[in-house]
Amino acid sequence: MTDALTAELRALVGEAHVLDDPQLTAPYGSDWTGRWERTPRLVIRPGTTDEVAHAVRACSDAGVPVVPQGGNTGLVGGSVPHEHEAVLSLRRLDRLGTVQPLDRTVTVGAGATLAAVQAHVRPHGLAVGVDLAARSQATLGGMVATNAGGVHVLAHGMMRAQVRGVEAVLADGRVLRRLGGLEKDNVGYDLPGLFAGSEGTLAVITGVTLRLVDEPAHRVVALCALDGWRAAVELTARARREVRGLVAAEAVSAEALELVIETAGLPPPFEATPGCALLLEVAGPEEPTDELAAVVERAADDLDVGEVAVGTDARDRARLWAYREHITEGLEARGVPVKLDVTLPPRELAGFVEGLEDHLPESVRAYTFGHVGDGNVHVNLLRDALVPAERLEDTVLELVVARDGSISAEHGIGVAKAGWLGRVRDDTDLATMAALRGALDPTGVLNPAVLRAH
Ligand code: FAD
Ligand code: 2HG
Ligand code: ZN
Repeated sequence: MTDALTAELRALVGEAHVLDDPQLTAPYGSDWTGRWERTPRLVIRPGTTDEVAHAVRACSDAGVPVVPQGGNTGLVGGSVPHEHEAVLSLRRLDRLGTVQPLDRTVTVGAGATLAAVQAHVRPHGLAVGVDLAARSQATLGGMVATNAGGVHVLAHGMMRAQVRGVEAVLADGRVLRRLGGLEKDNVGYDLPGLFAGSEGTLAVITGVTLRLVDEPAHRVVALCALDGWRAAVELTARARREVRGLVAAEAVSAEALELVIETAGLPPPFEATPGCALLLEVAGPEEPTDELAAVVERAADDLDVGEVAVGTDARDRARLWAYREHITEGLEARGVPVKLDVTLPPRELAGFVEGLEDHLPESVRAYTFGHVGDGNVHVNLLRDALVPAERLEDTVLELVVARDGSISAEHGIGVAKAGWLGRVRDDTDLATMAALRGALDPTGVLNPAVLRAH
């Protein structure tokens, strides 16, 4: 990385926002999982779209690739450098535009955190359709770039479904502006939709227009003790059919429940640890507790529903959500897990989860939990050093593919799953993706290590 480039960038975005001191750049080089660590040679922190555009052009001219970075909460190694890339941090682009209550939209900077946007739109009775536990750090740009899912997908869809427009800097420094915000807009290719899930490889997102959803007046959460995942899948299917405002269905296996109780210091929610805890959340304009209670009661006998903890006020709901939301942190406290994020057709989900341990070495501890409502299960494996991570990944992903599942549900490919790309997408598919990438970034400036089949 040349001194001339550093000097040029400092002139463009200000001395204080181009970092090359390893003590300052190190935090931008290790990701949330602790699996990837490389001190970046340079971190660029532009404060406006124009500064992003100038910085990308300068890096491109100097032949220095960039890794776009938001809140750095990604879980597949996509937000940190892997060779000599500079980090382009978008966090300073955190402006919050005026909420448009009639249009039900808001335009925000890519660096705004989800929590900040949630707080910004709440006074208008509105909410962001995607919610996730990393809300205080994850940025809207990063969430679009990963097509994040989270806990409300069964009600509102993934991040792509929330995107009504984007502003983005292309690899050559030009700015593409499509922030219109209309619900219907069929003028040409859906470029905002294309950037959703592109993991920083097609453009640097600088702004997003979001569609907003109603913030419901009432919410109720039930945490149900069940024998296992078969009952969780079945109860979720019944709740989807019979309860109007089901917004979340999240399952936690016994091992993950015990882990979160220990690591987060929570009191056990049930007298005995069940095979699976199912969290259901229902929301709407009317008080939904009776409706939820009725579906759980009807299932009590044939699905063997055990204890049920219910939360109606905000404090009790948060208390129940804690058993689900703090698992990722609990796992990190125990080591660097082999982290897999897979979807299965609901008919295959229970068989996959409950049969998993038969395929793993005895020394490996498996923690399964996730968004049972949309078939997405998170498999985290803690192992001793003698068991190679790749072997475990291959074992789990082969089982997933054999059951018609996907190797990445919501976290993306990053570098973590790149080795599997060529096994689940055929040559024509890979060539089409490569053609798009080549057209938008012919010299490989944007996140070159990411989404590359090998
Ligand atoms: P980063 O981690 O900074 O970047 C992620 C990817 O996006 C990288 O490839 C990066 O290059 C690219 N990128 C970032 N910003 C931009 C930009 N402005 N323009 C172009 N590319 C960009 N994910 C889920 O889907 N569902 C969950 O429920 C969920 N829960 C989580 C809970 C915890 C506790 C943690 C730590 C993570 C969780 N995640 C979840 C993963 C993560 O929060 C999401 O992937 C999130 O969308 C990443 O946002 P970020 O701003 O941190 O992006
Ligand atoms: C969640 O749903 C996240 O909590 C993180 O997607 C999952 O840690 C994980 O594997
Ligand atoms: Zn998740």
